[in-house]
Amino acid sequence: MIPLKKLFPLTRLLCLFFFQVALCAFVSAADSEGPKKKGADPLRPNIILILADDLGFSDLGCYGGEIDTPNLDRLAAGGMRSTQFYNCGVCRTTRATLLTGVHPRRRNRGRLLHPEMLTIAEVLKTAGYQTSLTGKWHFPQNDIGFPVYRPTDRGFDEYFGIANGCCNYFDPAKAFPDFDKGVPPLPFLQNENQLTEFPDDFYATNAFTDHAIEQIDAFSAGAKTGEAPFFIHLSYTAPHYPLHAKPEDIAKYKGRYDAGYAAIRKARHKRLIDLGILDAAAKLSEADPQLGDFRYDYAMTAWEDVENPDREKRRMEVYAAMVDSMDQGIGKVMAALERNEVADNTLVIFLSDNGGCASHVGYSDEEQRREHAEYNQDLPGSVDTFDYVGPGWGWVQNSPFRRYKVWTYEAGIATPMIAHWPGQIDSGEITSAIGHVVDFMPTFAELSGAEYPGQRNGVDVLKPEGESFVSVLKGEDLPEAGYSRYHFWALYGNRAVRQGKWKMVWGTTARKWELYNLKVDRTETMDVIQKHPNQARRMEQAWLRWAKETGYPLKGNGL
Ligand SMILES: [Ca+2]
Repeated sequence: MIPLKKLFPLTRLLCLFFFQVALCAFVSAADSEGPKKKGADPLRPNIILILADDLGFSDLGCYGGEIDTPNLDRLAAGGMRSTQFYNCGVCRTTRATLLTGVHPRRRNRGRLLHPEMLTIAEVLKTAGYQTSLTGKWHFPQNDIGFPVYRPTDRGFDEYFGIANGCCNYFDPAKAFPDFDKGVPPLPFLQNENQLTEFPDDFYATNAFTDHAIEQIDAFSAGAKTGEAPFFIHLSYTAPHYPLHAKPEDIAKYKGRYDAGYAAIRKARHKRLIDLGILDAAAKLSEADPQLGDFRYDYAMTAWEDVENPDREKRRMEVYAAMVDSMDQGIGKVMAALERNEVADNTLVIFLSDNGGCASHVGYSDEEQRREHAEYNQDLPGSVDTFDYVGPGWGWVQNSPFRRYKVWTYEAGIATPMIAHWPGQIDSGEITSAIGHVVDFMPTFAELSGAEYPGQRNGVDVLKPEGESFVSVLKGEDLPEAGYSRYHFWALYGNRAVRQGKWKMVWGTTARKWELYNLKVDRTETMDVIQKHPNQARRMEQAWLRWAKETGYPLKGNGL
């Protein structure tokens, strides 16, 4: 069937206009006279945006992984999965772009949240939404580690979580080991107050789940009247390092990774094809060689050459347990929506902020390696350990793609994305429409009926730079959606630009453009730049214009 949008673009626009007018009238009436009707307006959904931290493309069961994720698999079965959804490749830029709807502007020591930017929470509040943030915030901080803006300064009614990058999952008050950041614990906030003591049974993933559920309980009464829907941003730190998980969850994965890196990558590649997420033509990519001196450029160790196989297997077992624990939490969040009778009118979205991470200690420092070994005499997992999955397992998490987090190959920037909204999104959908975290702002503004403000505190604001994907969610099947748009990436000297089937990638150590046709080569194994010089030149020019507009430095390896 030809989508309505293609047949009647003007009709659709007029409908949208009258819908907005009607909605404004409804909101105004609600403002002045209180709730007008029972039951939530199906056109103004509650929104729960769940963000995982450093989760690879193929970790979830519904994306070909061997980790047990029954709750996310259920969301996928009852909703939509995207095969081509993108983040910005690293925690901070993804969060900045996702929350503001504009690409990062690099100035003021790389601060990413500026006075002329609005957050989704600020915009949704203009439409009467209740808002909360749970978990990781990670906007740049001042000299003593506090964020320049707290979430409660930028539109969130409630906040509970870590203002910075990561923490000890069992005790966020514990200092970082010398071989890692070697700094005191980073601020953990409850609204504006810093928390410095945590209960004995604290585990960050559970605490974040519990806080999100408290917000669902607190917000649901207002949501059910249709007067005040909610926007809850549940920003887990899992499965970002340090590798900390509950013993009962770790035990479930004992032996699951004994086959080693290549065998598990191969199995994931096959399942992705069987699930219909990856085209059968996409080859499983090979390990990249080390090309230069960059923190995340590693030569892969073959599985048979791994020095301590028991420790190495345990790393991935703990990582899987961290994902498992997050999935259990998401199951509890879904149960809370049911209990509060708001599940039918809640859009739940899940994605990751960047690909699997290759971080490990002492990549160039013998002393760090020694300190790490002394600190980690026990196998990874407990409060007194601090370990990472390392390059081998990071590579597996990103199957079937090349490289890792902070790279602009698909491994760094492609994310699983699940959207679930009963009655509005068809069950079991898989979309290949190209989407990006910059699109959440216009999408949520459209769903909420919010009119995007022109100013914030008297300062003219930047306009959203993405496009709404409501039509994709509604199944107006647009397999080519997003194909005419350019998408850009830049971080740590890595660059990329995508338009339609074409993607150009510049690795910070190779320092040259490569061109891939993702329609037949999603895994970026065949550089065709010599065959298509004009296409490459157009894309390079577009990237350079974008870099200039957003202030990305062309020299150095800056964020
Ligand atoms: Ca991250």
